[in-house]
Amino acid sequence: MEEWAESVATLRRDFAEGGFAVAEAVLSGPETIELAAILDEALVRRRALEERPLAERAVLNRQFSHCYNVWEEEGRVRAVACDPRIAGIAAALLEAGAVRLFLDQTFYKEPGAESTSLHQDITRWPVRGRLVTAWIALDDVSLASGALAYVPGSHQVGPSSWLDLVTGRQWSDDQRALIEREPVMVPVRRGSILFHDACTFHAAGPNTTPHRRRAFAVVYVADGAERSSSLPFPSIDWDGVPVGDRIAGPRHPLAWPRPDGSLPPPPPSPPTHVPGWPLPVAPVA
Ligand SMILES: O=C(O)CCC(=O)C(=O)O
Repeated sequence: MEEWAESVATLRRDFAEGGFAVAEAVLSGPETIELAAILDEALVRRRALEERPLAERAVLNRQFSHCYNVWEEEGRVRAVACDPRIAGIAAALLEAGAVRLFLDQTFYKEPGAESTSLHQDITRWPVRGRLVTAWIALDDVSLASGALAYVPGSHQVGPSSWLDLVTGRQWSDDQRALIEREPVMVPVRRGSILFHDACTFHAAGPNTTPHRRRAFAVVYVADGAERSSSLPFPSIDWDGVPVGDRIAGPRHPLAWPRPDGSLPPPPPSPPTHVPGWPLPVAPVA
């Protein structure tokens, strides 16, 4: 128990200073193999694996094959996402009394996949509040197979938004100095977990090996976070959360703590009509 408390304290210190933390050997070999097998099947079932050659795919699909929110349909994935070894650490890192599931996402880099572009997760999420990603390595991840790379301390620049990206945000000299630091590459063994803040700039290398590099990310949001903007976001829109309201619907259940080791129920099917959906399509000239 003392050892556990000590390692959580180290993770908290690393996370606060650098915006990321490395937790080694969290899942056992058998647990990792079981999770990877479930996700392999989910990618096939969701038709998320493209048959087109990498060079002919859209930008994101050249970087990785992915699908979202497998927790909604797979009890065993829900159990991993709500595992106190993962969700409990997420809460400790965010210094939150409770955390909710925000989303999950597979990140499978096929042999030959391109590097993952440098980005800050929060730009895609209409959330006011803190979020942390637990990136679970399902295979040993080397510098050659697509290790994650973090810009240490870059979370200190705070959140930016889509609008910042579109309009070209003017960073202050201090912020620019943080973002332009040399990224740190983080190879890890399977079963290890990399935690990063939603404001930490990060990327991943290309997969130059003949093997898949499989990873699974679970994103947690501190309980009490609110919708910050009308940026479309399926799970928040489907839960009917207006701007300014708390993100606390059935698609964002409490992950930690859970009463008596219980798991959240799967969410209801998406509503047939959501105000603002489908998104307007620009007329083709
Ligand atoms: O696995 C990757 O290549 C990228 C992961 C990532 O960007 C994330 O977890 O936010």
